[in-house]
Amino acid sequence: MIVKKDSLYAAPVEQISAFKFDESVVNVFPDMIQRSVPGYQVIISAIGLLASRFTHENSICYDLGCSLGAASLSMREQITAPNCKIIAVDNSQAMIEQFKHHLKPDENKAEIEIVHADIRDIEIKQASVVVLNFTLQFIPVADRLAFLSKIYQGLLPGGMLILSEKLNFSDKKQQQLQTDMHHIFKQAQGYSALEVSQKRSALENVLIPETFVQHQQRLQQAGFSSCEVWFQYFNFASMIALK
Ligand code: GEK
Repeated sequence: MIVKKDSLYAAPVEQISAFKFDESVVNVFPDMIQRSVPGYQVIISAIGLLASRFTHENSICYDLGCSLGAASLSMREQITAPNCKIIAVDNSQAMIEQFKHHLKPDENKAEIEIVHADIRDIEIKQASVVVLNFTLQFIPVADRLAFLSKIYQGLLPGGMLILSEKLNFSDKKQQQLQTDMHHIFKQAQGYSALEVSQKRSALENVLIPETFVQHQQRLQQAGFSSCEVWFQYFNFASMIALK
């Protein structure tokens, strides 16, 4: 796949509309996410390593909000347990088409089944690993508990949820500092101040971040026995929740 540079918000836009995972985003997605999410590549690699530890025979790994399948491919690379499957789900038709188009089958590795659906509507069962890599933040807050409870129910005993999210901070100074540092990070990746600010407006009310404590409490309510951050880079973190 030829990775195109993201310049979607480079020119001034009069009326910024809400961010959508449409074809224009899909075409630049790998570049966009790398340059926007600090530590993205580290997290993707670690998802493979974590999956290889947690996946056992006859179980399923779910990649929910899979986009172009980076986490699924990382898991496929590392999983050695026999008779496992990876189910990758996204509700963006454009993402799913592109992922299907570029997926090369590998008979020696776990099969990846690509599903076009809303992750709130799918059945989750026999799961050893569930990945929500920067996806929960796009689910309405009111739906999050029921959705995480469904994931908990579908996990096998000892199963793991990997939850990566943009975070908020309850302390105002921390919130300001971490937000500023994220914008500085983006500018160091080549985005202009205009691009940063226009993208921020587009994501307003679409991407809803919460604090670590909010996530931790909700995960506990959903049934998880523990939840800890294993990686954080400014206001982007990845957590592990255990059943
Ligand atoms: C990665 N995990 O590269 N149902 C299904 N998919 C959804 C829903 C929903 N209700 N809401 C949003 N999505 C990926 C990156 S991107 C993160 C995940 C980002 C999908 C949406 O279509 C998009 O593909 C993905 O969640 C979020 O590891 O762009 O910041």
